[in-house]
Amino acid sequence: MRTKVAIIGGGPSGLFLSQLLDLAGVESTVLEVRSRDYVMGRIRAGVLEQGSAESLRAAGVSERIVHDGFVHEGINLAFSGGMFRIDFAGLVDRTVIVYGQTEVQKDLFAARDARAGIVIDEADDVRLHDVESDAPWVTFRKDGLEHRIDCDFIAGCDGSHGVSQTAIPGQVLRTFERVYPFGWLGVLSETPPVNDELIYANHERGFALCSMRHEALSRYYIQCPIDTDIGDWDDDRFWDELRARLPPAASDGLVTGPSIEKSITPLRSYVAEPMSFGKLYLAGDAAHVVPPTGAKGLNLALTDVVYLSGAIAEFYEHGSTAALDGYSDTALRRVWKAVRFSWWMTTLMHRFADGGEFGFRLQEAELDYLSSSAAAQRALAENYTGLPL
Ligand code: RFL
Ligand code: PHB
Repeated sequence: MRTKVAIIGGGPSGLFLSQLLDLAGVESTVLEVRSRDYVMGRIRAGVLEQGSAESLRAAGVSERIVHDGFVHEGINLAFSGGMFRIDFAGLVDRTVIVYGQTEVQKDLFAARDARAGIVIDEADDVRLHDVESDAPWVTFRKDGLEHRIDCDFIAGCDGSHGVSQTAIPGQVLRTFERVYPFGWLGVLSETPPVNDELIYANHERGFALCSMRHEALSRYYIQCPIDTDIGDWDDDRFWDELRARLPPAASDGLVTGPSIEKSITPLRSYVAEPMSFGKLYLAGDAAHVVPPTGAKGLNLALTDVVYLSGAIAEFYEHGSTAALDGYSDTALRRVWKAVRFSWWMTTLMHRFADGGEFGFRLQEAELDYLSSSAAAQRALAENYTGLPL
């Protein structure tokens, strides 16, 4: 087999890259280790920056975002028993769209199918070869048979547990990591959301987040110790703990019901530099991971892909490698700003065991300042709704 771009990973970054390349007349093949049903069933992000939604629409990926996505003009921050609102529309004239990653993933598969895109699922033992040469190649096993794909470029879009990053030699790769001493216990339930906008709550018992997918589907998270056994958390315990962490204005209206999904996500910040090596280019979680507090992971993955597809298209149209050569630096400048913002919001909103009362008072003071300073609110709004490309 031969293709121009071999894309490892069929998550949002891999499929969006194949769509954008296709629109630019560049053929690609996507190799995904999991089955399509598995990939489509994953429950992850819920918030798209306005720019991400616009990029997906412009690429013909989804008209559904327009009909089924919910435009949110602000978020709410709760602390000390009260709550205040950050008015994105009023402060920075931007909004975000609540539209589940599960739906984005479905839309991407539909868009690739509509253009007869090649997405090979259940591709085992994917290996990258000769990435430093002008003739890189990839091997994989499917249904017990070995396959080889020769290509011009390899895009590593295989998430935080992928293989692509391991093709960058240790003496070249630099990694930066912060592991937070807690995780998020998340619940999806077929109940009406407690509020029409998201609520991020700082509480002495720990952080809580009230999110949603639509009018009848809620997504809630609570901060939990890293070694939490999910079996210890039946639905009643989850709802009681969530209620205890919300201000009365929110908890009074909380409608509870059976959970339809429950999972624990550890929180960490991670960046791999450079994001390219030879003919290999990393995008999305394969290169960086952020804690979900700032809702940045999916959005960063999509913007990496906008940069990368443009750079590859420029190479085939004009023979220029300038944008490809600059890809890592360009992407990393935006990545680090999102890493900073996600770290800041995580630090502000979570309870740190080693922070003590001093740390908690500092958080309260910063939240108090934020509640009354338009300048501070504007900085949050600007980052949350997405920095320019
Ligand atoms: P993905 O989605 O992990 O996709 C990578 C794909 O590669 C496949 N793969 C391989 N394929 C072939 N060979 C191999 N050896 C392979 N190894 C792996 C995997 O099966 C998979 O299909 O990475 P991608 O495409 O870069 O997308 C990144 C996003 O998924 C991620 O950043 C977000 O989900 C993060 N995130 C959020 N992001 C937001 O922008 N807004 C949010 O509100 C938000 N909330 C969240 C989140 C992530 C969460 N979890 C579970 C980590 C909330 C949570 C709880
Ligand atoms: C979600 O709805 O899953 C969600 C929303 C906002 C975040 C993280 C996750 O910051």
